[in-house]
Amino acid sequence: MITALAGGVGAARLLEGLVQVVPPDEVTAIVNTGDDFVIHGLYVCPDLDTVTYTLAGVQNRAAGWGLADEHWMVMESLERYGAPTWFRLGDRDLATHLYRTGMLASGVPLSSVTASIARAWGLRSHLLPMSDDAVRTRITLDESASSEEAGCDVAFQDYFVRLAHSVPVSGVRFDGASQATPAPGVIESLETADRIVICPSNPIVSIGPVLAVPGIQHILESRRDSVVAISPIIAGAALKGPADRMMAQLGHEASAVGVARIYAPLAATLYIDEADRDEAARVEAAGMRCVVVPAVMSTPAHAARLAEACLR
Ligand code: FO1
Repeated sequence: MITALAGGVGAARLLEGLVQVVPPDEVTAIVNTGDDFVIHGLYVCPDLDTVTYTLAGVQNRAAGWGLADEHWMVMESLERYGAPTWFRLGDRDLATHLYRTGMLASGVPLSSVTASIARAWGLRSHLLPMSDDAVRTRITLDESASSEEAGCDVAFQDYFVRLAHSVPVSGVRFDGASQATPAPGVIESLETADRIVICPSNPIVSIGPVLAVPGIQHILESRRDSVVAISPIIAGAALKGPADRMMAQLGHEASAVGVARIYAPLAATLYIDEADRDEAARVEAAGMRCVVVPAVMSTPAHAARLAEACLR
């Protein structure tokens, strides 16, 4: 049994690899919900949907998020009203948000809605939100930012999509995390997994919120020998998203070594890409066993090869 801590695109790709090398029903993903937000009255769970669509093989592979063969008529119609359209919701994708919002409004918890969406897409793996409670990632924009919002706190999607993660940040917090409880099944799957995999997701804003839910980090620490992590930073850069810049801006080294320093208390092994072979000794000095692998997942076959290496 494999349990993965997952964020967005990098995690979805690794999970796509994992289900090729172990029976999909033996894989559980505990997914970040700190990015969730409400827009046009709809409750959107970007990371849960990215993982669902990728495992179903229906994702927009070029963008990494959303559905393939999407249409944008609703967005065009919203423009007419001057409604915000910076966060693009495709016509087919909208059905997911409509369904989820309706179910949540009628009192169904997010974990149950997530399971029914996964079932509807034919997934055999188990998808769990980290919590049924609201945890919201908030980003403090640095005072030096050349933006009229410099020094302000914004919601994660405002930073990531509206501001195109181009503004320096000085702080990150996870509102609601300390009062949240892990969703049903989260603790059990971490306690019983043969291996726990921290996916190659942003350690600060994708894995950070999951670890901030009380109880989760403690289990990883107590099961450290069974926990492996994959560096999302390759040759000092993130393949997608702001992880490298964010790490540097928040005082971490933007490298596989910086990732090792974050994960060393809770994971025994770090997988790093061949491009970082020269960093292996410094990763070990940070307290993690280091394994060098081809870690770029350009195709599902590359993802399967990386997943297999992580389970070996
Ligand atoms: N990312 C973007 O960069 N631009 C978008 O317009 C956008 C829309 C969107 C809609 C639904 C969804 O599930 C995800 C979407 N994402 C979009 C991705 C998302 O903002 C980020 O990838 C994650 O929150 C970070 O993991």
